[in-house]
Amino acid sequence: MTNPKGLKLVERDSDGVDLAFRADVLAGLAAPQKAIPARWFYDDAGSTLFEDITRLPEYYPTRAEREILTDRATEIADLIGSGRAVVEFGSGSSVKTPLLLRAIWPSAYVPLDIAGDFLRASSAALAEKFPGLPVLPVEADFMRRVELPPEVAQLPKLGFFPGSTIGNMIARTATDLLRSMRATLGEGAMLLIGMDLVKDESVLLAAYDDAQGVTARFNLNLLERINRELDGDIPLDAFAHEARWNDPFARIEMHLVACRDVSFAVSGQRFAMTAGESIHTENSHKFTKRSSQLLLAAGGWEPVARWTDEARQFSMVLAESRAPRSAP
Ligand code: AVI
Repeated sequence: MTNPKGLKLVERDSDGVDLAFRADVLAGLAAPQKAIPARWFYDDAGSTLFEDITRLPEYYPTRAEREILTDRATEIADLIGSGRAVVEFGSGSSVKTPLLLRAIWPSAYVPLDIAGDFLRASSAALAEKFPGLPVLPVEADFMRRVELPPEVAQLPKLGFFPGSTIGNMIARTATDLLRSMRATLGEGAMLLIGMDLVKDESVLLAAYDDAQGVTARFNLNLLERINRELDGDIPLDAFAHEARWNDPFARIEMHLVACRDVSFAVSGQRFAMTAGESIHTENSHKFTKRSSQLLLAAGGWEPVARWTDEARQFSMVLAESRAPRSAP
């Protein structure tokens, strides 16, 4: 396990409280539109619930992306070529990464993740599945430029960012990330990225508000986490999960809506909400061919190929790092 800069990735106070979590929650609850960044969903319970979401009948993205990686493996491999090091932004899920690695047989695999324990476990499992493939995990915050292991310094890179996680970022953050990826991957890099597509609103709403209530539990788990880790007393029964389609921004939003007037404390600070007021917990942007191209271009990437699943619900884009050009 490398942490090249010796960074302390999670800073805690003497009681073990994650300081960044506390700062985000307190600032977010004090804002006029209450909002908490979606990255705080993923404690152990949240990560397990997300895995459950990926298997729901209504949640098409995981299946659609897997279909693309399976059915288009040869085309994808031909365009990527051989000998690259695959750098995955976020630890590989048990299913998608092997599909890519089997298709292109890279020279090395470098998973990047901020969650060290998860990274170690998933890297070990992958190394067992691919004997002979150098697996070189790096514990790092990939939102910034990451120093890659020296073993891959001379190899051309393929960045892999599946799942449409890019859609969970507003345009400005997504652009910053795409630029950092270019800096991390270097000259001649390619990027294979999953981008979910705009589609019928009813399909989208069902995917984010499923009949079994798993997504609702995933959303409400954030309040449980706040109560547990930040000494909160938020009454969970005062909140309901809601998925909304925001058309101007082409995104699904998840909110926790107060069903009645409610007040509560978190880390010693008091907050009050009136019935109908919400805490905004996630954005999940959906793309068209044009909007995906525009976002990638803003981040310095030029699409070279694009695939969708048979039902045209989800896309994967292969892009090349583009040297900055002067306008026009
Ligand atoms: C991780 N991310 C791409 C998921 C999405 O679809 O935006 C998170 C998610 N939230 C609710 N369901 C799934």
